[in-house]
Amino acid sequence: MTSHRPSSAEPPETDDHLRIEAPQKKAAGLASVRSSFAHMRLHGHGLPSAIRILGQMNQVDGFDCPGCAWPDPDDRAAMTEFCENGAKAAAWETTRRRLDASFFERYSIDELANRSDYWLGLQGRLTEPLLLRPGSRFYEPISWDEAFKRVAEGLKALDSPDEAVFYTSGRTSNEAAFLYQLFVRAFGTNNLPDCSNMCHESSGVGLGETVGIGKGSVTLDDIHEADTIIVMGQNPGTNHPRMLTALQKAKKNGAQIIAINPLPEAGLMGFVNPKSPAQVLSGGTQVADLFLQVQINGDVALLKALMCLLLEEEAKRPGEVVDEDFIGLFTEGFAELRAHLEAQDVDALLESAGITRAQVEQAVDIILRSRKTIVCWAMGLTQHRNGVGNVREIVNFLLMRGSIGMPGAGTCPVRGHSNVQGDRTMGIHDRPSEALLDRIQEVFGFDPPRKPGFNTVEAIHAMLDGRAKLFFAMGGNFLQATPDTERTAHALQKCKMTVHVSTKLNRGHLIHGNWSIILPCLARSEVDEQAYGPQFVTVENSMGVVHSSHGHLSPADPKLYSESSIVAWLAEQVLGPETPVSWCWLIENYDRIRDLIEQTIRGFEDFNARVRKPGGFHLYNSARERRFDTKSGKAKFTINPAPDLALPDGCFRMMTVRTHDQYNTTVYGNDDRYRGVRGGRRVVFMNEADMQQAGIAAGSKVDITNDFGGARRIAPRFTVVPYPIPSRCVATYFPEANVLVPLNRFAEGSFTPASKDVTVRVAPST
Ligand SMILES: Nc1nc2c(c(=O)[nH]1)N[C@H]1C(S)=C(S)[C@@H](COP(=O)(O)OP(=O)(O)OC[C@H]3O[C@@H](n4cnc5c(=O)[nH]c(N)nc54)[C@H](O)[C@@H]3O)O[C@H]1N2
Ligand SMILES: Nc1nc2c(c(=O)[nH]1)N[C@H]1C(S)=C(S)[C@@H](COP(=O)(O)OP(=O)(O)OC[C@H]3O[C@@H](n4cnc5c(=O)[nH]c(N)nc54)[C@H](O)[C@@H]3O)O[C@H]1N2
Ligand SMILES: [Mo]
Repeated sequence: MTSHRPSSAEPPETDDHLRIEAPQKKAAGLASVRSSFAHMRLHGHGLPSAIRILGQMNQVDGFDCPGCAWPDPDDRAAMTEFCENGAKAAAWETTRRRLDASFFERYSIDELANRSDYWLGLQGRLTEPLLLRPGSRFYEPISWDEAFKRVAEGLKALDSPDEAVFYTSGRTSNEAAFLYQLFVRAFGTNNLPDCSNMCHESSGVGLGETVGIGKGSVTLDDIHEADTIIVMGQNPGTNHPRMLTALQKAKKNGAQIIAINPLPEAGLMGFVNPKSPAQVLSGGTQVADLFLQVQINGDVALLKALMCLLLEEEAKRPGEVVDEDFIGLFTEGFAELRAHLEAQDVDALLESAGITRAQVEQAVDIILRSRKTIVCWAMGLTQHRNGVGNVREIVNFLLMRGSIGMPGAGTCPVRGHSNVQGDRTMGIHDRPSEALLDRIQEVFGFDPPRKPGFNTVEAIHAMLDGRAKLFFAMGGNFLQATPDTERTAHALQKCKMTVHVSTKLNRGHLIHGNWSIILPCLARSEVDEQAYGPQFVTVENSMGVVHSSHGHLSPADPKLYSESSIVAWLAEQVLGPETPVSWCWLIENYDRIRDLIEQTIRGFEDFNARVRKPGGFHLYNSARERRFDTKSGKAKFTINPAPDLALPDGCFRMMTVRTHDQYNTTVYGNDDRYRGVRGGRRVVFMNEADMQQAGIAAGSKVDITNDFGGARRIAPRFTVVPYPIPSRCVATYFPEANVLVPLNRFAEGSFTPASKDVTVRVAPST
């Protein structure tokens, strides 16, 4: 067997100053305010400048936070709608530092690859188009004309449009995403893989099949009104901090919260609202009323056990637990599910989940208080082989109680990137619906391709075996976000050309095709000046609210183009006279793009007027109205086998998670404050009894390994951190551990890589 050692596609080891402290039991507090301003300072903003920038975030006439997709409340006051991690995102993008020609003369790509991801992000904003010629080790600045010409030539030289792959990361605005998918389809392919493939795709698929809409059904008001909120597979204290304010409000209104997670994450346990002096003084409030410390991927077993106990209760007091009226009117398949549940061995399920009967009984008590139940979830559920099954089990549970399509109840997949949901609504999809393609045909008068395109996993395979030859990325960091870093690197290196539209330098720019081009773009916080004056863009948050985002800061460089104009100028060059629209006319005034969105995408009637109202508008959500747009018109109960969680002897189940100081592959800093890790990222969290049994000491260095694809994979020299994590489970950070995530182990039905369930061995470093 061949054995793999780290290459420049992986972040180098930089943990010289690693310190381990006790994990924290509460999120936020004054430390988060200090941290917000420290990050602004790190990127060159003194107090006045920091206040000016943060004061515009998530305000009605300001810019949408480039962090997460959590919605904004209607009653927002100045300086209150940003969180610590939003401040880090803003600091990172509004940095005063610039990457000019002298930087790229000084550093070869090999030297850059030896630097940490943190260092790369600190160097500043990209300012001009860059070209890496075949054989050269240095990027050189080129003009925009030359850049567009070269990319257009690269695309036109392909034997078929299907040899190009067009990736999107979820920060792209609705306007840019709409133009991008239109261009890609006019060019002739549906090869539109998206970060969502690695993220909530399992939610989209699972919800689409069962309740007929791939989005969540609740609004922020529902969260405030709910009686029970279950937060599963999610770490809101770090990844959706503003959600804690909403949970706190729900609790004030009487809600009880159940957290289901292998880790006692600080934000699930307690919250000190830094904007409330009373809370800062009193030490804040508890978040979860009940914490169920499930083992990794024990959720199907747990949800089944929970539903079995609910059926037992129903037998004791018929008509009070199961909502027979709702089930009879709106659903199908309940008899089969009931029979399936009745045949289950509840004790075996509980053992598999790692939860006691008494704990689930407590959950049942909370749930039975009322039907106003919401389930929130994120990557802990979607990034499993049974990721779609996880989502379908949540739907079973909610349908059984009639807890969907009524105030205070429903599904709440909490989205990641700030416009990932909007990009999908705009048609960024490798498997577009026939309805969308028909509409494109009617409005634009050309035949869009009907063949499914490549998703992320398929795109990597296609690049590896030569079916795809040109990789184009609208944002993101495909190299480090995808599984099996070494194979993805190889895939990109086999391309004739790789092109990245980016705001900042990342490792993905250093692992390249024969030709490599970087197109620098404006960030969301900046003024986007076009022929008709400054333009705003629109985004859709996690709860289907479409609203505007206005950049107010001066562009990092006058030479920068907006994402929409980059698409337009490229389309103009590539499509020539065959074009369905006048691209350059469209970008003079983004209202024109929005008019086309209105004509093409359902739900955007009167778009330009409605999006100008403060706070925007809600997209119609069928499940919310108890209209289930499935084939039969009914919501579906489904049967999802609990996964076999047996592990080979000596192996562990590894989940890859985010630290408090990162945004996906962007490293803002080297601390994970809530989990007590300072100054480093190459750590592995282990159960203490497991460590004793394996003879592994706290603080010692280990190599984490596994075998797949015919090779041994090694993630060397990780420091062991003893942690309250279930036995046989371990946790590491993404992207350092992506080298161990197999490319071909993904969720059935959604292709989402199983990055929360990786079988590994852990042994002292050699
Ligand atoms: N600051 C910041 N904000 C972000 C991001 C960021 O990187 N930084 N990323 C954005 C993006 S794109 C996304 S998708 C979201 C991600 O938001 P999250 O999904 O919260 O992110 P992860 O760090 O992957 O955390 C997954 C959580 O699931 C738990 N978990 C893992 N496996 C299981 C399991 O089998 N069962 C259960 N019940 N729990 C499990 C982990 O312990 C962890 O608490 O955040 C978005 N917001
Ligand atoms: N092992 C493991 N892998 C994972 C995950 C995991 O939990 N574990 N999570 C997955 C998830 S949920 C997701 S969403 C993906 C994320 O995958 P991506 O979305 O591809 O990755 P990001 O790190 O968010 O992308 C960061 C880069 O985007 C560029 N950028 C930032 N702002 C802008 C902008 O405004 N415009 C443009 N054009 N570019 C910009 C910058 O160059 C920056 O370096 O990763 C996935 N990968
Ligand atoms: Mo994500």
